[in-house]
Amino acid sequence: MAKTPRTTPAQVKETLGAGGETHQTASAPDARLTTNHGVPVSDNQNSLKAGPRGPSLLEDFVLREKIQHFDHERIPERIVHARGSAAHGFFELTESLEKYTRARVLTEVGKRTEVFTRFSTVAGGAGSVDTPRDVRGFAVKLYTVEGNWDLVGNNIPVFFIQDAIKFPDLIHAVKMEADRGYPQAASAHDTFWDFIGLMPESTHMIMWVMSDRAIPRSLRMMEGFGVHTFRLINDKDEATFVKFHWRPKLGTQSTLWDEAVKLAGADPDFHRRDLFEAIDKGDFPEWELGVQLLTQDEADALPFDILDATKLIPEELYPIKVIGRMVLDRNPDNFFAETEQAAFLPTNMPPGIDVSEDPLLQGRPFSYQDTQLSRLGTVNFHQLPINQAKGCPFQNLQRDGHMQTQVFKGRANYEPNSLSQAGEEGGPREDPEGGFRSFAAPVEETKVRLRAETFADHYSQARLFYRSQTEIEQAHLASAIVFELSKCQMEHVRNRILGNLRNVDESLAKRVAAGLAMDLPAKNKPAAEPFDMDASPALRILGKYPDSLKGRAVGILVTDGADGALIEAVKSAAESAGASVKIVAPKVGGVKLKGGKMLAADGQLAGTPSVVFDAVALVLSEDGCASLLGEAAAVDFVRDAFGHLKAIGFTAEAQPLLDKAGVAPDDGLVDLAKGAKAFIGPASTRQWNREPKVRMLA
Ligand code: HDE
Repeated sequence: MAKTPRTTPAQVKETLGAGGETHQTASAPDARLTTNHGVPVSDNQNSLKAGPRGPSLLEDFVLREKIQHFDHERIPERIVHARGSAAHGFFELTESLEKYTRARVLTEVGKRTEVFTRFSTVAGGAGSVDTPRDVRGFAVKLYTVEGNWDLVGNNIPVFFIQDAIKFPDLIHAVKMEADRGYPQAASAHDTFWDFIGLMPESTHMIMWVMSDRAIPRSLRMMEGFGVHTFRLINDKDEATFVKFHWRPKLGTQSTLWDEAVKLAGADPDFHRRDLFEAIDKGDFPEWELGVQLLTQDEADALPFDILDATKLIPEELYPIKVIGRMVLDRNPDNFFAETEQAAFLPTNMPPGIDVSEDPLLQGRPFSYQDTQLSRLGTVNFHQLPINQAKGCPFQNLQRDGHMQTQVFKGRANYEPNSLSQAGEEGGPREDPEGGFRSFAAPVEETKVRLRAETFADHYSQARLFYRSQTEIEQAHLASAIVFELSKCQMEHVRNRILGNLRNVDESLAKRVAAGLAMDLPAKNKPAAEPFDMDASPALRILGKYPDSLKGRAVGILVTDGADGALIEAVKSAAESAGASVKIVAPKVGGVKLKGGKMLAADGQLAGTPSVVFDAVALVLSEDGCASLLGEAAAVDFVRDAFGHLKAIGFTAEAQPLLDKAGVAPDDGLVDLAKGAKAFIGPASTRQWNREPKVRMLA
């Protein structure tokens, strides 16, 4: 056998020279590539080999270090809320709560506190899509001058379960089924609904999750809630119960279910992209922070228990007092370092804010601290830049551990000590006055595993929610339950839900049964008879916030030969109304307008369907329209916009495409001959009147 000839030193030189020409090398010394330990790297393209065609050498520490680091790049994703997006910003207090709390973040009016806010879905993995039907996490870390305050809430003000001990069961039930590993990021399956049927306390939350709240249009358009009842504690150590609410300046807006499903394919990162792009272009999302405040006596007088996380306090009974605002104005520099490594802890509370005895909340302090150990791998996760208390120093006598980044000086690592008597640093000491003190809630009880009698009513607030919705929202809610139960193969699971729904509202139970083509079963006996409450319009989405194009997106579909002046007029009218506008063309290079000018496209038609917009305009030429008639993406663009109740502005030349897509005239179809401004009103909302014509709802 012929031997591979030995490489001569001259050949080696030649090879290295050739390698150097195939890539850019650093010129500035400060941009010099090094190993993790600072050794300058001479070649980042070729591993060390025995000859140019020979095996790699174990000696190549540059290669080994690089690959090993890569092998360990992933950390365990969050058990729940794995998929999320976040941004930096600030909280500014506009009204002092000093009567109720000594927390400086809630008493120093005008002061800006840095925040980091992470939004998330709950059920799906980190790589799942943004638009499933799901609760959204709404976690705000406020870097206050008295330590971090993490308000780790959701976009729904109540929760599925009343006691922390049920949380692992709930999550197991909603996640992929244990044997088959699907469905991903979806509650529409047997094990979830089996659990829900057997846990009637979840019915109120189910109403919210089946409502359009669970398919938000944008992370910028969601309300946020602290969910649990917390306590505020003032200087005199008096306590007031508090519920926290975040209210988006852009209003609460949702997608339609069919739209959410199609968005999952069109743009799995729809929410992440929307948030990033809005902040990137200076359109900063903003929320008001509001509180509901109650004394113990007021709480005792309510017909439900405020320690029960499946209950809300209707705004009509205790109005929301707006005390501040949060603005998100900076995208993370690095997704992993910030968004992924952010560790939120409901136990992070400055002096003056405290927990209540809500048995669900009581389970959280342990869980969050604990989960960081497996996710971030060390008790020192608080030293990661994103988790560090930034508003004040953190100093104590905890020492060492994996990944200790602090270099402590001196001998004082215990307390009390008297080292200062010898002229040495004694280290930090406790502060009995200014430090965190738990509220001295009187407790004298017998140890029991019992649920309070006051937690027994599982249906009154589910009923309140359903009956407070508009007709459209009720129809969506009922249809969502039909959709989800239709994905359940076990008939007894569907039956049990129907039996529970009869306790909520007979008409709801009937329309769901009809949607499933099933007989209505007997009512399941409730633990406590539900009672009727006054409707709470604040629980609706529709009509709660004014219609507006602010923060919404408009797509203009154009072809060669289109009228450039009209495109410009539509664009500028929509932008002046606050929308972002994208030009969509058959080819991404753009189109040649009437008159010969070129117009670049922001998106190619096949990759930019109308689901990513809130309203669309079709500015086509006659020939351009004729060519689109044979393009399914164009027909779908129009058909979906119509089916998703969006306004469609059109030129007369676009009529054949409207006809092919089966579009019938209504208030949302705006002939652009009337002027671009005529499009803005209809584009600021959905055409709800159209819905019965395009969709069979339960
Ligand atoms: Fe969580 N939850 N949770 N949760 N939760 C986590 O903590 C847990 C609950 C919420 O963007 C985990 O750091 C238990 C209610 C949000 O990083 C974990 C119980 C509410 C986030 C955990 C609850 C929430 C989490 C997973 C029952 C609304 C994402 C990773 C007692 C008020 C925060 C992590 C982020 C995350 C446990 C109940 C909201 C496993 C045991 C109720 C927004 O520790």
